[in-house]
Amino acid sequence: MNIDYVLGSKEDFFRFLETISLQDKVAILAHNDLDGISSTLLLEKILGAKRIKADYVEFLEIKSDMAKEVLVKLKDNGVTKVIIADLNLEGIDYEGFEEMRNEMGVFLIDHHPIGEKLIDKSNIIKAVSQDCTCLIVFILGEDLIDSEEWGWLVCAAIFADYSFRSEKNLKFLKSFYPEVEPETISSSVPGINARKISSALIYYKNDPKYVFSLLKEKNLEEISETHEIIEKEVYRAVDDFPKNRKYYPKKGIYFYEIKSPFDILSYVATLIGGADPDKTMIFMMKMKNSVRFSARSSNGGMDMGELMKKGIEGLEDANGGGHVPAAAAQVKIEDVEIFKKRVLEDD
Ligand SMILES: [Mn+2]
Repeated sequence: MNIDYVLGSKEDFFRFLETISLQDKVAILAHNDLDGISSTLLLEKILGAKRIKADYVEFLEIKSDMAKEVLVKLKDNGVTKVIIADLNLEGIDYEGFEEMRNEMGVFLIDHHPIGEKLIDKSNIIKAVSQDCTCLIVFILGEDLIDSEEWGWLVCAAIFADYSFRSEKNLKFLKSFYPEVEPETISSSVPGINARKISSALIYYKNDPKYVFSLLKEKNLEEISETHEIIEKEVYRAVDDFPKNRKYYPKKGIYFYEIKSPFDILSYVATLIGGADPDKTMIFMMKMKNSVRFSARSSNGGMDMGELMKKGIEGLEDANGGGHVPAAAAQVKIEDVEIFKKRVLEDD
């Protein structure tokens, strides 16, 4: 099994770990989704094998000034070394990222496209989009992580991030679950595990660390309980989708607004999008102070990351981007119509 590195190498990572001394305070920052959280769990295993303790762990929501914001906390906690997982921090908050690099030792592991402003490419591993971060970390630590114990989690992350669409990653997944085929993957064991964990992350939206602790204990029972509650909400949206979606023929995009007390946006997008990979779909959900969008187009021939970027261009307090088959965006309530018009109608 190999990772398709775009930037950096396994050697770079272990060289960085060698610079960590007993005096250092180590932090892991990761995306607050399944890929980010499972990457953190496996990073802790690698660090543990090297007798390094992660003193500070934080799961972050994508926000335009996220690096600057978390840097304050890192400094308050005396952190001197940071490993960042599954966040293209250099793309989202370039200035904050560089400030962080000036203040402390930083190593970034990610599979989102490289930030356009990035100049100093040291201490960064970037893989192709299809190699999810958890898989990168698992392969980095293949001699240090117990694959019998944690293979299930990597496979769940592979499902959640669509990484099984690459032939080599599907083969990797099949080495744990020989019966899995792409057509039936969402009802396979790794598919169901991923959906359960994603449900728990929705249910405990403000406490991803709690879900992290459940995963560490492999407490899938409690995770399953939250899944039932979230699943009900999700299927309500799935049933309603064919009735209330709107079709935009110019670009061939289906648009649908999700209404729920839980933040099921990306869950519903992944489920409906995954069931119909030839269609391009954009889902919207109103939050407290903003509106979020989730876009899916596996075989639709449109780049969702670029489309989301186009939609938010020049809008205040907006952010957006992602991968070709799956991307997301967030705008202020007053900018919704501008965003929708750009994404759904404009050339
Ligand atoms: Mn990811």
